[in-house]
Amino acid sequence: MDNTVCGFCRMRWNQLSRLQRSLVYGLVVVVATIFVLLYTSRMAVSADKIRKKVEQDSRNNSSLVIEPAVDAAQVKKTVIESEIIERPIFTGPSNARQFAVVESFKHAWRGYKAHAWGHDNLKPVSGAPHDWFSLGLTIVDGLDTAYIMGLMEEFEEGRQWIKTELVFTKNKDVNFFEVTIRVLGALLTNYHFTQDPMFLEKAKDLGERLMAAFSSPSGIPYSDVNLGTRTAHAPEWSHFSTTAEVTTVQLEFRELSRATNNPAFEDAAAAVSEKIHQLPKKHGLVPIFINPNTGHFLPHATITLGARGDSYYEYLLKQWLQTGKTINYLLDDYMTAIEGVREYLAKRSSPNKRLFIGELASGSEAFNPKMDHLTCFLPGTLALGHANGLPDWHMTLAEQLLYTCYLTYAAHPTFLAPEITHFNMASPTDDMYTKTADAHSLLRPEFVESLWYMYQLTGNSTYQEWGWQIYQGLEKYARVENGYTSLNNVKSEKPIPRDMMESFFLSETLKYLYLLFADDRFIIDLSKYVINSEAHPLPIHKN
Ligand code: DMJ
Repeated sequence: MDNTVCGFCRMRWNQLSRLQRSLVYGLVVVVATIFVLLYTSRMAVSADKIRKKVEQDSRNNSSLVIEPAVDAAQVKKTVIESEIIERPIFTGPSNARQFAVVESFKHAWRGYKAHAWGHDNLKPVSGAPHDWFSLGLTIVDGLDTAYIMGLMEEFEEGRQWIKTELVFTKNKDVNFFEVTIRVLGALLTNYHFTQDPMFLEKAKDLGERLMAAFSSPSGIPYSDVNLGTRTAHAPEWSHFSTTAEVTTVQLEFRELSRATNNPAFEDAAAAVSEKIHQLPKKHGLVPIFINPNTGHFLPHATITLGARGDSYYEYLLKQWLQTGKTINYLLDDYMTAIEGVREYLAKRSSPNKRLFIGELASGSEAFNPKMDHLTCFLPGTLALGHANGLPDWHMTLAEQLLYTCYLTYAAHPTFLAPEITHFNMASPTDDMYTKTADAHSLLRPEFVESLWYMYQLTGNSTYQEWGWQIYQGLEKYARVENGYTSLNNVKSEKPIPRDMMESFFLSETLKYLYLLFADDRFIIDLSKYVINSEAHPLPIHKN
């Protein structure tokens, strides 16, 4: 049979003219060339395809219904892999704007060192110290900013103080959440950056003491912990813990477990998230108080993305990222919550239709068109989610909200934003206004934090320009002889100082400004780090 076919082909071939044979040869050459080109281009795009496939997979995992949630108990017991984690190298400022921010940090640090060294805060106008937890908050909180800025002298004096003076044995109540994000978070970041075991020893000692907070009947942490006696209790004024506080310790406790190889910290903190995952919510939105005895929300409490609600949403996404996108319920809860935000809280003002995020007060029914400055963390978080495969409308929401946040600064002669902005929904003239009681500024970081996320994730330099305008407002109105002061009224061209320099001004506001002005926008790469709620970067793990 084969012979017959071959013989037939040969006979037909011999019958072809020379021209016809040349055409066939030409055709063969063309087909072969196309084949070779196709093959090599396939090889070239394969890396790109793999990346897209990973992105697609993570999108599929984001489904609210298709993927079953990973069994939480299983996640908890996941073996802690030994991972090789890269450490960033910081080379210091690279342009005039970054040099300016470094100078601001040095000015703040100098004033603190001269007048309040070892105390929590500096009162920069009176040049006096102020204590809250008596943990040298400004040193501990600000130290990784010094490291990132390449300020090795300041870093070294802070490190020495932590090594020799920082103790957790005092018989004193501290706020569980604040100490976790500011002190534990900072110690873990400094350990990660430097590998100096002293930081990890301090973190472990602190973490063990903070564990007392989980001793409630429900496992939902109490708000106050006595580090010396290792006991915990609800605040004196209430039986309740704050929802954002109990859900904003998980990044830190997980990282402590990973660094010490002791799962107890992570288990206790993750159990809180799991418990809250099970509670009924209003389209993913949570009331701002929770009872540590019963483990239930206070039903008629306010729903907000501002004070006491904010970082619950932030840590849903960031925990999902920290654990290598392996815990699906965190993403599901985040996605549902952001839909809830769109449905119930995101509104437009009048007359210019500015997008803002309001609150549901008392019993979650009455909409209150007010937005805390704290809420301006949300654009950054939304952009981070979008960069990890979440829907495009998250990014649209981020851009529009970020612009409204910008306007809360631009509306005032100081170019600084008030603590709270109110919105009009039926005014022919003014979209927003600031009540005198809400007109103070603690020089909070949330807006510049979001600017940095947007800058890193989009490369759009407009965000740098906005940040520079705000930096100039800070320099003009908040800088005093000994540091930077919170202000009483951003509406006034001569705002009265409140005589307080918050530790987050060094930890967060100046750090985000420095990162925002960098020529290399990936100095801290968001595909490798999650940044805790106090701007302390922690490494992303595989699970
Ligand atoms: C910081 O302590 C943290 O960012 C916290 O999550 C919210 N409040 C302040 C800054 O505004």
